[in-house]
Amino acid sequence: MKILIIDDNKHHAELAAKRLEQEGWKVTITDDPKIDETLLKYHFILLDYSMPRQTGIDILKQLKERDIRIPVILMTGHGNELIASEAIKLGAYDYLIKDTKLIYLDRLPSVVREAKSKHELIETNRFLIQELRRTNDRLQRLTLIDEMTGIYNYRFLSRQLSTEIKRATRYDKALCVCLIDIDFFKQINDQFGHPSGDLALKTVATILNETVRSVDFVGRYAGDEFLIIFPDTDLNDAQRLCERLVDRVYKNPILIGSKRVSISLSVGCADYDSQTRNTADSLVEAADRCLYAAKSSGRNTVKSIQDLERTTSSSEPSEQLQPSF
Ligand code: GH3
Ligand code: MG
Repeated sequence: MKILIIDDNKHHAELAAKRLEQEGWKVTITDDPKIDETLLKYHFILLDYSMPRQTGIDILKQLKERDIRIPVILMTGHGNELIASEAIKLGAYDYLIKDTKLIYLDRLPSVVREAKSKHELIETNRFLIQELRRTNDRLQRLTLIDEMTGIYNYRFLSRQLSTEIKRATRYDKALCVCLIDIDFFKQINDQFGHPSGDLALKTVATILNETVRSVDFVGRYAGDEFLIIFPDTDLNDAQRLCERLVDRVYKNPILIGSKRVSISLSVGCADYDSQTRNTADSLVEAADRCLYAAKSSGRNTVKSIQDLERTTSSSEPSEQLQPSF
């Protein structure tokens, strides 16, 4: 173990060093240390309080400020018990009162040993707490993220949508929700196998995630269905963005073996309305109706609640698009 003694009284420091070296420890003496990371090469510091340039308390403060965590024992003279308690508050592990008969030197090795054990326990605890935090973060992430695609999951989307609806109601803000479904997805699975279907899902998730603004929320709602929450966005803007998404996904075919397979999407968009679409369920249900209309009108397209309201009278489905792969 390497110990640093910081003391301007050379005689006292050498006596203490001698006692510690009897235990097999390596001791360095200084009266003016540089308070920086280089101190970390020592396992322990024995610090005198009363020194001409700076007191032991000043040094403890600097160690604390710079987060240099080495166990320190402060040595003070008689009558300085208040200083000793201040030192403990500043992170010193223990203190020794120097007596003229030098009895404290006999106690020195055991005090150092105890402080070292205490330090090891504290450091182990610190490490365990950090690990626990990291694990909690990971778990928290896992409960909100869809494992396969890496985007938000249904649980997150439901929670976030309720929050956004409250915000829209309270501050009279616009809010849109868009449901996206891959066209003829079952056929990708059937024709090329489940892993290719997974690749299609991951590709779509990535493109959606990269295309929306950072304030929007993209998640996997169910099997091949995705949901985007667009806070503070009106229906026309959400619809335009979804048209861009449909276009971008279609223009980025996935590669299955040597075959390029284009993926088309159908999208339904609905906006918050304080009278009729003012809950998560009613808003998603409206988006779902629009999605159904997009599928019925031939797929590879976006339909909004406005489109639906315009065409309620003429509800003949148009010709169906057939899968191109
Ligand atoms: P439509 O155009 O009407 O949407 O037809 P579709 O073939 O896409 O039909 P649908 O949306 O009902 O298909 C969903 C399919 O998604 C059914 C299910 O087998 C598949 N699926 C669900 N989850 C996964 C998954 O994690 N990986 C893969 N590969 N397939 C999945
Ligand atoms: Mg589908």
